Amino acid sequence: MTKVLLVNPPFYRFLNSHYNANSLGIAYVASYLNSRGHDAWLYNADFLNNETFLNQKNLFKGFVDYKKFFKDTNHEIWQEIVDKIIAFEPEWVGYTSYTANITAIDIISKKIKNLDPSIKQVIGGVHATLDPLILDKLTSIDYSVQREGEHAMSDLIDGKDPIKISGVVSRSESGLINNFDADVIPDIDNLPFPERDKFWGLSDEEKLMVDVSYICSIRGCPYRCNYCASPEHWKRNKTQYRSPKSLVNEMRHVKENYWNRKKEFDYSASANTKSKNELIIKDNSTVYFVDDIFTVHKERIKEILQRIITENFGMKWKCEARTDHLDEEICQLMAKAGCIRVKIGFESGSDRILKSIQKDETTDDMRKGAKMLKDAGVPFTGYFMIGFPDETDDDVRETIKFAKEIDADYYSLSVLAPYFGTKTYYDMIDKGFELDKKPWEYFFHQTGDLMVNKNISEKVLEEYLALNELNNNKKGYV
Ligand code: B12
Ligand code: SF4
Repeated sequence: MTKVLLVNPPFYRFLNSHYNANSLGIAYVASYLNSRGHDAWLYNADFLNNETFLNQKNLFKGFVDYKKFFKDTNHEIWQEIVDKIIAFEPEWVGYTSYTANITAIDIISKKIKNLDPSIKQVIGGVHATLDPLILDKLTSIDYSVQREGEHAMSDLIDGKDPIKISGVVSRSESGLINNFDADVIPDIDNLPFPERDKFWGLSDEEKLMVDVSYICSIRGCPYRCNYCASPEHWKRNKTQYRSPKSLVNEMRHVKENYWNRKKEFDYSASANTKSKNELIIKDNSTVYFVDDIFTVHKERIKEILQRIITENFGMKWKCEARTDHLDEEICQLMAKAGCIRVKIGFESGSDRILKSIQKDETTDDMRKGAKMLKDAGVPFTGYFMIGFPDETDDDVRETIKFAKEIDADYYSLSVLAPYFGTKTYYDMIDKGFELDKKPWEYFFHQTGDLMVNKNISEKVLEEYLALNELNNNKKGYV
């Protein structure tokens, strides 16, 4: 039995907020390892014992302080994280990676290596998958895993030769050995449910604050939006679906084991706007289907919704979808099955921009979908983005107008971040943008620093961010 600690790096706490939900990527890797006799735990280095979270406008503002943490590698937060990892006495440590986390992983892994070079360190997740040369940058990490991590991590721990494990990048005297993406796991129904109990570094009280109600039923997305990491991360033509039966079984498992337990804190369910600056996130009474497009397969989603209705769970849930993957029947079934929020990536109100970002959807499709949701009484969040290459002030104005027209129940506003490995990233590099010289931690979509489009005026940017004010009179963040 090998001791393994799987780490979600700090991120929101540097922006003066935090993130307390179960990180599914490492939770899947952990449960798979545990099913094979190992002792794998999860450590969320972003967790804080606090019920209030910053709203979006204040996240944007937090960027100035955020940058300072990465310059001060002796800051007490880094030390606290390293102490917690070392206290676990791991034989292996695995980090999950988004682009914005790479610098944090570099800082932490270097400190761990200094303290105990015998600990093997692995990186997996989105950024590790998109950057096959990541080990050249993260010199204290031993292995990188590309794509699904369950089998690769298990083989590494079991001592299989890394150069023979599909998905693993390792080092040799002549450079990196890249064994390409891990083979697609064909029947994801057979994977054990993600780990929901072994949370390292938390008191018993704090464990009740972890939102363990995230569920993943689809791995991948068949679309090709050029700013999005999903098409490359999951490979669009290899999208895998769990069966409706397996998904419903996981809902039952969550309800029976985690929703009915006595709570010291009433962190139940969704989040409401408390004041202009803060949100209260109440955990473990809303399931979050993290699938890129929960409704992508119409017949499948109808069967899922019918099953949820028949089970009569009384569980509220939220999901991500596209307006062109809805119809009236789906919307009605969603309402009946307990859906309290659909999160829709509208992105832009300009058809010219939608075309240029390969959204494969028009504003008319979006209007129809939004109306169907409204008619069925299903609240929806509108994700919007600005800052696309060649976007003009007029395009942004169209977005603002369109956002108001569709009358979302919450507006989630972003500025384009050209993530490493996306088509947008390479297009921008071709155009001469030196994105590869930007610090990794800048790559998230609540920062003005990465604004690749300098033609959008401050005034219009402010008008766009003012959409956030509309949230004050709405149903709030869920
Ligand atoms: C849910 C979600 C969130 C949630 C929860 C995040 C979390 N840590 O769980 C919230 C809302 C908090 C969030 C926040 C952000 N997110 Co987000 N999120 C997602 C989403 C929709 C699902 C993630 C998920 O649970 N997937 C299911 C699991 C099973 O997949 P997985 O995590 O990829 O894990 C598998 C493999 O990658 C691998 N693996 C993962 N970790 C490890 C570790 C090891 C050691 C190994 C061996 C393998 C391994 O094995 C796993 C199982 O096979 C994805 C899109 C997507 N569909 O993947 C975006 C996504 C990951 N998010 C993204 C982004 C950009 C962000 C933010 C930066 C947004 C922002 N604020 O600007 C923040 C960053 C937060 C942070 N902590 O750093 C991007 C990342 C792009 C990039 N290159 O960085 C994605 C891909 C969206 C997109 N399509 O572009 N996010
Ligand atoms: S539909 Fe959503 S998840 Fe799929 S490629 Fe487009 S933005 Fe990414």
